[in-house]
Amino acid sequence: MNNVWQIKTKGEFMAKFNLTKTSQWQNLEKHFEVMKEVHLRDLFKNENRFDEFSICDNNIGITFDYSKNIINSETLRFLLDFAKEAKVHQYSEKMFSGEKINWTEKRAVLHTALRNRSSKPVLFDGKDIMPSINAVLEKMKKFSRDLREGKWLGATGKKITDVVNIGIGGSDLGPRMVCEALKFYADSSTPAVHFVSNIDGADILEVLKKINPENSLFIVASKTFTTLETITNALTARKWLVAKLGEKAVANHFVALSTNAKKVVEFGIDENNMFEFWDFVGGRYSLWSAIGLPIACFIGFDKFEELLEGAYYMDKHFLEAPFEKNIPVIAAVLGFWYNNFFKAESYTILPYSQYLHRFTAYLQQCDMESNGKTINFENEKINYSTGSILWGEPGTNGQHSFYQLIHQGSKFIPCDFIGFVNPPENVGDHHEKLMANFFAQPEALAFGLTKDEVYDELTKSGLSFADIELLTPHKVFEGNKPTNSILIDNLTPKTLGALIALYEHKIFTQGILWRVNSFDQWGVQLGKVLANVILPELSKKAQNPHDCSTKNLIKIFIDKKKTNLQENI
Ligand code: G6Q
Repeated sequence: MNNVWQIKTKGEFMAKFNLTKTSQWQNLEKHFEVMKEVHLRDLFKNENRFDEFSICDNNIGITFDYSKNIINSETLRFLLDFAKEAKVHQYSEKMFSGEKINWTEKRAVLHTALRNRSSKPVLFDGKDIMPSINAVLEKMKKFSRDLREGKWLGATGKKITDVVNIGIGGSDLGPRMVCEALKFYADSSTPAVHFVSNIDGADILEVLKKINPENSLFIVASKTFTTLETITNALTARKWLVAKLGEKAVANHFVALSTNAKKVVEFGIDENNMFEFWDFVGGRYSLWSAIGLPIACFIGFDKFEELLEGAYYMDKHFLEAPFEKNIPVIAAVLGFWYNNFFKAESYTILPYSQYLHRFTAYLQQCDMESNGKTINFENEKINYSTGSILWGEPGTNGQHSFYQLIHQGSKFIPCDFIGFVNPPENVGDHHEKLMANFFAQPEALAFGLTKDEVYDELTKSGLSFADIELLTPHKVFEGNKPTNSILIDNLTPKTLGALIALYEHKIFTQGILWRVNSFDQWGVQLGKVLANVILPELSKKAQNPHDCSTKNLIKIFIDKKKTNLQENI
């Protein structure tokens, strides 16, 4: 029999096989038949469960409690056996060492090199890439320091007070999330940072309304420098600036973050004002690269480096910790357990921190764009479920919104709760109240409320027998809803870096378990092509065949669209 787990090497196609027929999968399938009948209430009769199923890393200050999952030690053994057989560790070494594991784009995946804080070289095509990475970091350091200290001035000699990042997808979500998460670390040198991503003119219009061209700097962030949304927004910003300050002002008010020097120069940005990154950095993994420049401008380069250090810490943990103590690997196999055996349809990420209010949106891209795939390592269509549908909002807001469905709905939705022992802010007793909820919700989700408990409670409250009968079924909580609790000592650039890297490696691990390429994104490319076909039709410059629905919708748009309106910008 072929070894179905054999590591694929570049250009090599292996014999057909079915992952679900492997002995490791079948062990899990059999084991699931037992575990699906088990309740967390019974599992917690073991008083040592927390010790057995949690990882406490006091060096970085992260406790990962996964005891409230529907697993026992046998489940964990089967899951980790599966991960070992899938060669997660060997694949991660390939990633870190620059092999072209993104085989459909023939690219290496080296975002980890961007945060390599050791003096060890990282080879790419036989050449050490660390000197180039460090040179760009130096350039970012100088630029962000000059900007914050008022040495980089606008064309009329004014200090830059507003930075506008124009980018979308991977060139927006990461830096935007981090700037929000670390807002508390802004100081008196910090410029306001605005993010414009949507091609909807409303996005840039509302930012331009708030800023003064003399004090504003535009960062055009685009790996390819061809993305319709970003180039359209950048051209609008350029037009606005030139109308107010003249063509020459572009040099002081525009910088670019890109891999495409040619296009940057064509746009009119001097190559000296371009911060380079490379093809081996995927868009959704790029916040560690030059794409992090708005972060460095916002919180200062030293803090940006702390963010890199945190990610580097997690990289080492991921590479070195045995699977039994490896947070990203355990998080990944648990997600896999629920996705493929419990058939969970979605997964929630619930940060109990307002500062992390963009964290789930950021992770949605990172996870869903990475593992929303159905073709395996052998270029065949897979026959099992891949990718998680992620969603969520910060606590406690979500509790007053969708938690009802998680507690009592018919869907099975595992959750990650993320909380901090010491938040950066100190406001009365808000944090204790927030965290009381952080501890209460996973407990309620796990243990629920039985019919007898509800009955007793209602009886004590003095309700009539008829009302007790009526209310009891509605007040029962079945419980047995699995959660992970990630409790972090402090919200700092370093712990945030580690948290992001934790999820990046979880996603990577799941990609290996599902045998999909986590690093391409052909679905995104499709969107980039389709709209370009219709665009000329909207100004009657072209006509293309469409289905009757699309044809009529376009016709209504053209007929009703008002023309000759005055522009807002
Ligand atoms: C990320 C995706 C995608 C990309 C955007 C922006 O992994 O590839 O979200 O980041 O489409 O692309 P550019 O940076 O090239 O403008």
